[in-house]
Amino acid sequence: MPNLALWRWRLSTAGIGGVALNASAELKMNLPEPVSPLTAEIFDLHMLTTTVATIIMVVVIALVAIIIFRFRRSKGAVADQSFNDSRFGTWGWMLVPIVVLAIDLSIAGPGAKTLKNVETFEEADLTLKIIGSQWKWTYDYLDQEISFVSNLNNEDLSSPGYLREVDNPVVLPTHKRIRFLHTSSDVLHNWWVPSVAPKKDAIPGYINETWAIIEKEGTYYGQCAELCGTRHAYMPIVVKAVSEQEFTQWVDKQKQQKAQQLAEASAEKEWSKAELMARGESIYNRACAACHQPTGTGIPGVFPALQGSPIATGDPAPHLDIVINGKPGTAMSAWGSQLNDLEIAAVITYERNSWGNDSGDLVQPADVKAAR
Ligand code: HEC
Ligand SMILES: [Cu+2]
Repeated sequence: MPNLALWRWRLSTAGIGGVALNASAELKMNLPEPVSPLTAEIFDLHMLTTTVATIIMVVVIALVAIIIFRFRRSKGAVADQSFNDSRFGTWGWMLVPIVVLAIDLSIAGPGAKTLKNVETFEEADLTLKIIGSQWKWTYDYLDQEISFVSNLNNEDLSSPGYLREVDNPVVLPTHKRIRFLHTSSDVLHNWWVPSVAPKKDAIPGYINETWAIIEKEGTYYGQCAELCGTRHAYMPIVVKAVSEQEFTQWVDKQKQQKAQQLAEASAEKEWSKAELMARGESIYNRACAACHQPTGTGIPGVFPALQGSPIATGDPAPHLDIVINGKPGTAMSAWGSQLNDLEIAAVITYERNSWGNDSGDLVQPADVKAAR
């Protein structure tokens, strides 16, 4: 079946109806190549409906064109007032709806079958929980116990990866059954990688499920497919499908890095201002700048400015509080669970000493630990 899909994909990227032939392949007008059983089926459905629709469109347009040309008034055409009474008229009214219904059913059959497969959940080899939030993705590998945040890292209009590349791609093994669990921490999102898995909404408070078996190594791109706010277009997805062996190596590396970071963050070390500022700047740009802006000026009426803000220049306690616990009911989320002590200390120090804020305060990991 996937082979069939691949074949149809090649055929279709060569242009439906053979009109645009190679041009459409070059322009990548069709859906990307499906690499898992479900997406192959969905792709087949897409081709079936598109083909049926194209044929109907061609037939109808041809009929209309012929009629307009042949039965025009200047040639003396007169409207047939008794069409309904003729044999052709009577049967026509009956046959046309039957044909339409038959076409509908011929699409509905495979459609229902695919829908059933989408909702068929067997035991998976690996479970990936995906949390959408404004405007980033958090990936929890439930079996491997690794977790990370993935952010857009290409806003360079002139590069081919513009709005498509991320700092931490999802890495998944090929030929394994993967279970995706979708949820959200704020509004509706939708993790959509058309080559890999079907679309399903990420809804706060609910868990939705999809699955995939990736049959081909490679890098697959996707994006949030549910309008989720001003930076909806800025939360792309990158999936790297690798061999099982490479995947195991990647998991080991992730675990090592995490252990190292944790050891570093919990060390009762006093960090210098330069160290905290440097780390803080990179965390700020990755985690906070989308809302509060790289210049700390925020977006008036939506995201408060941190430049000159009483919280970022006054007593550090409320500053620690809002960053650790967030502010329920607003877009300001609780970073306490997403960043470690050192990261929070660094980003707060950065905010208190940038863009003209010159509190001179140093917040150390120990202060964050005490404030948690
Ligand atoms: C999704 C958007 C968003 C992101 C990302 C975000 N914030 Fe906020 N932040 C807000 C909003 C909205 C408020 C205002 C909450 C309120 O109504 O008091 C806020 C308030 C604040 C305040 C209080 C400012 C004041 O003067 O009231 C601080 C400090 C702050 N954020 C720090 C951070 C830090 C540090 C990060 C990154 C780790 C961050 N924010 C990431 C949206 C965001
Ligand atoms: Cu989204």
